[in-house]
Amino acid sequence: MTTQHTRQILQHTFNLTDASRIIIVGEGITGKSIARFLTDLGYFFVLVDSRVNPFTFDTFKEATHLFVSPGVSLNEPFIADALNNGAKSISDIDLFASLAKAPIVAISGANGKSTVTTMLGEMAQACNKNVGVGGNLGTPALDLLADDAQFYVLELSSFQLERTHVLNAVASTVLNISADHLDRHGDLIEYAKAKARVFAGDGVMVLNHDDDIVYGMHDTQRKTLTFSIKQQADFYLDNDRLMHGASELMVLADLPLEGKHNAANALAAFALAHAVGLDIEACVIALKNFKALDHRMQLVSQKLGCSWVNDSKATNIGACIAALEGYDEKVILIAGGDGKGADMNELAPVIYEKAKAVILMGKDAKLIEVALNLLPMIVPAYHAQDMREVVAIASHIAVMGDTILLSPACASIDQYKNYQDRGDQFAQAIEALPA
Ligand code: UMA
Ligand code: ADP
Repeated sequence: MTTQHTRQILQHTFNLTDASRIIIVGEGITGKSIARFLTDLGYFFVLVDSRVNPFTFDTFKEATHLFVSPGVSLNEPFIADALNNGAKSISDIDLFASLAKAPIVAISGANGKSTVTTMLGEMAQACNKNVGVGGNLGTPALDLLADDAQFYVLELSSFQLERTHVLNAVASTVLNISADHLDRHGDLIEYAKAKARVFAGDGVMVLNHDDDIVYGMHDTQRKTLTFSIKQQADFYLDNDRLMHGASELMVLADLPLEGKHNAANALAAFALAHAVGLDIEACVIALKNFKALDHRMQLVSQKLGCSWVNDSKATNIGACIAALEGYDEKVILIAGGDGKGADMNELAPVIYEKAKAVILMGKDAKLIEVALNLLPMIVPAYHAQDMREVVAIASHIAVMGDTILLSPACASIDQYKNYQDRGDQFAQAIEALPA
């Protein structure tokens, strides 16, 4: 597409012109990708970051267009004022969707987004499609735009969706809803509403039949595909087989991933693949060769005859519950961090049922302990200041054959750079244990 044509589309869709006063908020991955994109098209803009220079009234004076990075709240006072004064909020996803010529598949949900996004990307590749895969997964959407792309697979977070107005994915899904980011969205209803925006448009809706909130997003006017690991659906788990109607897709044992929730993820990926007409046999091969993503239920060591599992990406209680429910035997659970306003009382009974002991760390360790103390039964709880202490305690209380599971149910930001850093520090501390 020529620069002139692109600018025409942006003028028509967002009223973006040389006269616009454009402000990009946040100098992270998203902000920088927008800056590169606008620079290439010859627009002027201002890039601001409150962690470098705190915002003032003047920062947003006369702003007409705000590109606010997903990590920054639209309720931030100076931003909210600018929006009230008529500035338009646009996201990188809006720009991307208004310009993408190839179909977009959009994936949201509380948990499993990255896994399903990667699965579908690999399925499309196995079908020899030129596919762009990114969004919340890591590569910002605008960096994926390419004239020769045949498909885009985007992972979209509630933060990205709440500020996106132009999407119209050819197929989209909300995988599941459980409490996350309540510190930003207020309550579960608002969080679910943000997620449901992934269905904006008229594409195929792929819905989790096992999740009441997601299934409630059903729209009788729209083409819908359902998936389930508990009941019959368009794509479902029949004992140990993944099924599409009466046809077997593959046996579960051929999916090289731990946990039943990954059967749900695979079924969702199959449903999306079917919705966009990918060759299902090639998709099956892609899933048989799928490698678990790092920091998700990853067996990192067998030191001391124990299984040390890194599930650091479990940044909310839903992911931790799914991890615990995947075990028949009781595990030693490592949890805690920034709970983002979630109600730990939902987690406590599952910890009781599935953990023989829990090692707590981080800002909201106390909240988990208080929730556990409200139960009439006792789970031994230990507190640790850092990952070395966590691993030292685990190594003392574990006996041969135990599983030690880092599945924190919380964000990492209070103590670590990000969830990867937390998982890496876990693996390093295990490595440092005497053999
Ligand atoms: N900043 C401010 N003021 C603030 C907060 C942040 O100026 O009040 C600045 C920071 O100083 C920093 C920048 O904003 O310079 C960071 O922006 P950001 O937090 O929006 O992060 P990006 O680097 O743009 O990355 C974002 C997503 N991050 C978040 O949503 C928090 C990345 O998802 C995503 O991969 C990337 O865009 C590309 O699309 C990460 C994430 O944690 C993995 N997502 C959450 C999740 O999965 O739970 C939603
Ligand atoms: P997301 O991108 O939504 O954070 P990931 O695929 O990165 O999803 O997985 C994040 C966490 O959620 C990991 O701890 C993983 O084990 C867990 N998880 C993955 N899929 C599901 C699911 N369908 N339901 C519940 N938890 C899941």
